[in-house]
Amino acid sequence: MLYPQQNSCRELTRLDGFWNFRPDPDEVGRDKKWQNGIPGGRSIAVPGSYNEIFTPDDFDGLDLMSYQGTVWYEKKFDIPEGISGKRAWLRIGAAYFKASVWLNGHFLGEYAKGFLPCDIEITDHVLAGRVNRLSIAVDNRLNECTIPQCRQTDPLYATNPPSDFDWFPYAGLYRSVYVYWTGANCLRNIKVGTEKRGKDAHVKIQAVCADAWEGRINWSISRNSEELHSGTIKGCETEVVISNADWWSPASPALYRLKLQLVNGQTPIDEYYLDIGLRTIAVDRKNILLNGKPITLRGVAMHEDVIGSGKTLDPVNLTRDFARLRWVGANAIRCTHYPYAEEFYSMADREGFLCFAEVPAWGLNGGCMTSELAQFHKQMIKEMIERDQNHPSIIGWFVANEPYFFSNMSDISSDPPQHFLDYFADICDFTKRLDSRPITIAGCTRRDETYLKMCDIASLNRYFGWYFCQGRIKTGVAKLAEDIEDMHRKLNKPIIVSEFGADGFVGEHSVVPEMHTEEYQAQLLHETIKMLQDNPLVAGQFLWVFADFKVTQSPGRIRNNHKGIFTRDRSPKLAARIVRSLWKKLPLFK
Ligand code: GCB
Repeated sequence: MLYPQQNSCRELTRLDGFWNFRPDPDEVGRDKKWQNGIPGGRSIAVPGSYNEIFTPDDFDGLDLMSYQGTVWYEKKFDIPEGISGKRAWLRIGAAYFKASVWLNGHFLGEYAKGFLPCDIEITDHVLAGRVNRLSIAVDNRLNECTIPQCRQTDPLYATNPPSDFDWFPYAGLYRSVYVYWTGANCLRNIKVGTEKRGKDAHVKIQAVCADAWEGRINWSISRNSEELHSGTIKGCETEVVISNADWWSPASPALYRLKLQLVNGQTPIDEYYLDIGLRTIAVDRKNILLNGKPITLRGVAMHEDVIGSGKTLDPVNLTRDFARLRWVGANAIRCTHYPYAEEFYSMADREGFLCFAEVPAWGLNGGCMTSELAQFHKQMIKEMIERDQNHPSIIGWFVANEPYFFSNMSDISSDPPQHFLDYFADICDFTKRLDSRPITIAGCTRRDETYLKMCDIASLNRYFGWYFCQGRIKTGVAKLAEDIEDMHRKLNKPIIVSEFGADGFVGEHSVVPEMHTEEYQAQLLHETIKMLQDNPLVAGQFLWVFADFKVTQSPGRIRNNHKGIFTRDRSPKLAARIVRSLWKKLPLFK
């Protein structure tokens, strides 16, 4: 799945801007054929989540912040006459959660992708030289067979809006929408893999075309606009040797540009260019190896979360976040807990950050691990990998976070049931067959080894000094050190502490650090990081969390999760300066 691009063979129109929008709480839209025109409605910005935009006055008292149901979006757009003859595609960057799509009244299909794009051929339905109408009904309801799951049905106990996970389920069309045109046959995906042999990079290139392709594919590789190598592929695969390669790493995030062109006779009919980084990633029993050398990951976990626009990509905010990441001295990011906008990973490629990408299998419940759920889970992993596999910044995949098989916190020492272990054996095996990067699951129990043994890296989410050893930082840090040793003895794999942290309320202070104050948060992070950075068994640390983020209404949180070292508007808390003072001194390699 290739990011849309304009080049000498492809045309692109971005449909971002103002769309017509109307909620459909009574589910009448389909019967009343709103796909042929939404009666009434209000202007809304796309991309953008709708939750925080309107007031109840706008739609007959409807509270869109906690709304569960369908909303309709509609955009009319002109297509120039000259475009006919090309193949046309619609790309919806992300619709949360399920999109039903019509073009000029014709039903194109239903797509439950949540955080991943829908890429749909529209050649037969797009009208050249005329005004086109695109209608998208977006339904944000989850259930126990979606990823993420939502099993809350009883309003007596449910959060508002209902969510089984700890972030706010911002909804709507929150990533860009494009129409693009290609030749009669075209590239649908490219997969690039690098092997290091001495100083040389052996780059394997595989192209996937829309239809079987018998013709030639011309390729070239350039660096800083200077062509270094080129050739022609017969078939869809080739291997290119780049001698004396400039290896990609955080210290030097060198990118090469790969260009592929489908050629019919003498005529180029499709083209795509991709910025690639040459690097290898592997693990041994203790370390994660970048280009063969052990690295020390020091990073943050994050959320896509911006006041007002929710998970919508805001390029200014993205640039600012990366500046703050550099400022604190991070070299790694755990992209919790779902696939981020592609622009995020492209920025990480250019800036040299080491990322873990993740599917939103958050707290999957052992009580309902059905084959339908597994199917959904695998499809999401597959589509995430197909979309993101060429980013050098992505060094591994989280296939789940804190799967749940115990009924309460005091049971976390119990053994997972067999069906739970079988479920994850299947998911891990499936992922490993798709891509060579290390895979992992973030565990949170005393019996993590029972399922982390299926992974290449053992990830531990550990809140000692917060949920455990409450208000006792020293005891908590000592327990964490024991836990790491115990897990390493059992698993003999590289360990990352994939979450640790404490809530810190801006403006709450105490002389002796008390929970919820900025001092407590700063001290907990200080002592934990110092222990982790000196621990030879730890290959990486990801503090929770980069910035405060919005959550659903429940008694456990005051509007936001306050474990950010930055506030929601990205001002540094005391903890941010403490982390910077520790991380800035650390070398990249062990
Ligand atoms: C976790 C979860 C994360 C939560 C965090 C917390 O273990 O993985 O999504 O937000 O704890 O703050 O409780």
